[in-house]
Amino acid sequence: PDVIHLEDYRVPDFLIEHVELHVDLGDGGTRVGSRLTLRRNGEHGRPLVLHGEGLELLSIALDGKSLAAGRYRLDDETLTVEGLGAEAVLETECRIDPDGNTALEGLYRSNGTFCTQCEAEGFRKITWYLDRPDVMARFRTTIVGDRTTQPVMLSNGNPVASGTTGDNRHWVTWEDPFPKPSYLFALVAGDLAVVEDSFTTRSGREVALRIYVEHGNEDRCGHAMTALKHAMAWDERVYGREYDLDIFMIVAVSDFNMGAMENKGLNVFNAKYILAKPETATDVDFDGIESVVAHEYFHNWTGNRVTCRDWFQLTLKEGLTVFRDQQFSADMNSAAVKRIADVQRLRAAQFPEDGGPLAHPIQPQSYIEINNFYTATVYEKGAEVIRMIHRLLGTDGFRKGSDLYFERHDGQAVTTEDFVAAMEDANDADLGQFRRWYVQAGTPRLICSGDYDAADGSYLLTVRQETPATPGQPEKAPLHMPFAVGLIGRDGADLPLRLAGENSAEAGTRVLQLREAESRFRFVDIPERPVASLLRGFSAPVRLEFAQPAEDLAFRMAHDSDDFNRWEAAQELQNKVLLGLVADRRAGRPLVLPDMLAEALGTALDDDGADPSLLALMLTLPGEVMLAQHMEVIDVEAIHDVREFAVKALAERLRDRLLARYRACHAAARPGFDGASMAARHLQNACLAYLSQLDDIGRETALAQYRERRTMTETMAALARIAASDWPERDEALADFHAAWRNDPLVIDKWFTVQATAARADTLEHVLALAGHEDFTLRNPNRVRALIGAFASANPTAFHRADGAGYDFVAERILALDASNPQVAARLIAPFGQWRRYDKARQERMLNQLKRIVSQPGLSKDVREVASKSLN
Ligand code: BAL
Ligand code: ZN
Repeated sequence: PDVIHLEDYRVPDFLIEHVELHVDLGDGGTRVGSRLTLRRNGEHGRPLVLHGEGLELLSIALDGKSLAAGRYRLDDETLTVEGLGAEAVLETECRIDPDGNTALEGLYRSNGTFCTQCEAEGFRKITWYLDRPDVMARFRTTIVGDRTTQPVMLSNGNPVASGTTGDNRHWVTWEDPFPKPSYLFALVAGDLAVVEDSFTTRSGREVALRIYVEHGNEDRCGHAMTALKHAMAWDERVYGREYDLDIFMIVAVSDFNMGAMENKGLNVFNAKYILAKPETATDVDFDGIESVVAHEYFHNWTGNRVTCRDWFQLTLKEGLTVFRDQQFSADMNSAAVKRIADVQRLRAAQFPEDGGPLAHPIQPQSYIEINNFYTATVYEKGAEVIRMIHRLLGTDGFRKGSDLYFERHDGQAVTTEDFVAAMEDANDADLGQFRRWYVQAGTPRLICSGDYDAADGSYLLTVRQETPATPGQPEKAPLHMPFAVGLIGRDGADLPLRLAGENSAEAGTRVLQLREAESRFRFVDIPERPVASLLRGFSAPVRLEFAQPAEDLAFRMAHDSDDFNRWEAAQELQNKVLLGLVADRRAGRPLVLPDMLAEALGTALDDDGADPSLLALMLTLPGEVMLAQHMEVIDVEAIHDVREFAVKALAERLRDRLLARYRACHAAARPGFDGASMAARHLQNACLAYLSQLDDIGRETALAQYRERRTMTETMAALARIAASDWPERDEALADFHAAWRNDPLVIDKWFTVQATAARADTLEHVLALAGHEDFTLRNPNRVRALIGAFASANPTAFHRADGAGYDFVAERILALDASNPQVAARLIAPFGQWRRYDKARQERMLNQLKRIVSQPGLSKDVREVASKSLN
């Protein structure tokens, strides 16, 4: 296969100044006319080579003259034209088949609506083009469609002309004044409803805001619209970035490979990240909408105005934009709760990736299929790297750096190096060693120890860093990172911190800088043995190894001034206890829940002053997938049994307090997206997860919450308990839920997921039946993720069933899906890539499935790349 290397980057041979597109939509195929105004880039005699895939050529002309067959060459991926002058105009016309486009890249139809997805390389499926991000052109797009079925026809920029052509057809021309790469092109046409609002920028310009949805969904756009306006105001306030067109449009479609897409002025969204009302969407959905709407909006500056030179720079826009959306959501809601959610996501998805056969730096050095590099590493670890720059430079320094970055590079396609250089130059800082984060893969381990010397009142903190080898990178160099620490005194307050040699002490969190393989910090004037709180706020994307006694962890759960670390202390204590129980179970010892865990969680439950959402997170034991990360060889059954045991034992021990909190939260929560109600629901549902395990009141509590049908957040939490149970009401509740929501695809996705993730011995049988259900289809990515994705990634006992039937089911679906949608199929392979972490029998079964996938004839590059790399 063709491997593309960063080191082979060359500037384009030609530039495109202007593009005129004429897209004639039809039921029997769509005709795309293109007129490219080209300029040779530099002195050379090389031919023009345009990208194009799956296009049927109808006509071609150079500088106004039709080209004879010998004057150009066409193959499956390119169109080559020789003999261009320094400037040239190339006109082509082709036919494409949006209805047959199941890969959902390029132009396709979703539920009757024509829409596009061009990132990364979809534009070449629409017309021949220099489909690479460093070719930025002005686009003028005319769309012709049917007045009845396509009354709405949209593209980037502003509408500049329109008219009708008889036989019930009409046309509209859009012009985008900003030069852009082809990956930001968008076109939408269909019979859509619109919800309108407006935003006045700080310079006083009025921007029309429009959200287009399928008819009947108009009442589900309010939250997305509010999020958009908040994001626009936030970007002005925090980054000084104003919106630059007169219209900002969002279109929600049902079939979409990703979450959403930041096309200039015309974002196309997976409906999941737009449509919501409390009856149909959970609080997690509401949060997701707020952050994805903001993310795509923020791309207007970090991605669109300043874009990527090539796809190796993907984290330039994605890491930065994820960081920006994380900051935004932290400002809109609870910052600590947001930080915890972000770190949970990093640990769940990125850490395994970074420790497995697909490990790659945030700036990969090579790829076969770029779609495979829209990864947790490029996005989430990329955001952590930006966050570390923010920590190292401070809020003001970071803003100076981003101002300089925009000033220098507006309108350009640049590299991560340009970003780091702007940060350095604006702050007179040295990020030389820091740059290693861009090219070195693997999750560093920080091995810490603390020694208190009572005689001289000092505390010596020693930190060793080690990054494990990853494929192709056997040796790792030490990284530069911020390491935020606090020392807590016996009264629970942070001690003032002064390092030996310094003149004054500061209270609270201290941000140390690590650069060496081993660093030592001696804090002086420490009057008593402190409790160390390390890596506060998760100041670097590392695995912290610090053997802290259980009493200290419980103490930090109650007193740490850093809310993230309060939660982290709870996680560490729970990990310690649960992994101890796993060892007991394996050794055949009886399981006994240590009192101290129940006491520490009981204390948390009684904390009326804390954010209920934080308490919900502290109360929730690490999931099976997270616990597994701490085992040398993952024992799927032991982890599951032990966690179930602990939940039940805790429920019995804390019964009255859980019930009291449950009732108080239930009374406090109002339907709707206010922070207090969401936090109350969060804690209510965390309590329910325990209470539902109780033999006497568990069933009635869960059923009552389900039957009340107050909000989808409460309904789904209850249904999850019911779906995992053996209660006689189980089947009836699932049938009832389906009947109530059968016409609402986003809710039916939840119905599939709740069954796919149920911890039951017969889940695979249910999932097999669901794969044959009339509502199941491989054609809708959300549905695929809801059933197969959820099963493979969030139901370890079922997926890793000892007989291998879970593996067989998923591999078979990957192969079936590859024929229609390779991009989504490739994403389902990740769990197989973790095979090394399991026992020999499972390893062999997982490897056999990977081999089966790789040996399938006609496999896509997407699936072939991920599956074959996963074998290593
Ligand atoms: N650029 C692809 C979708 C996103 O990250 O916003
Ligand atoms: Zn993005």
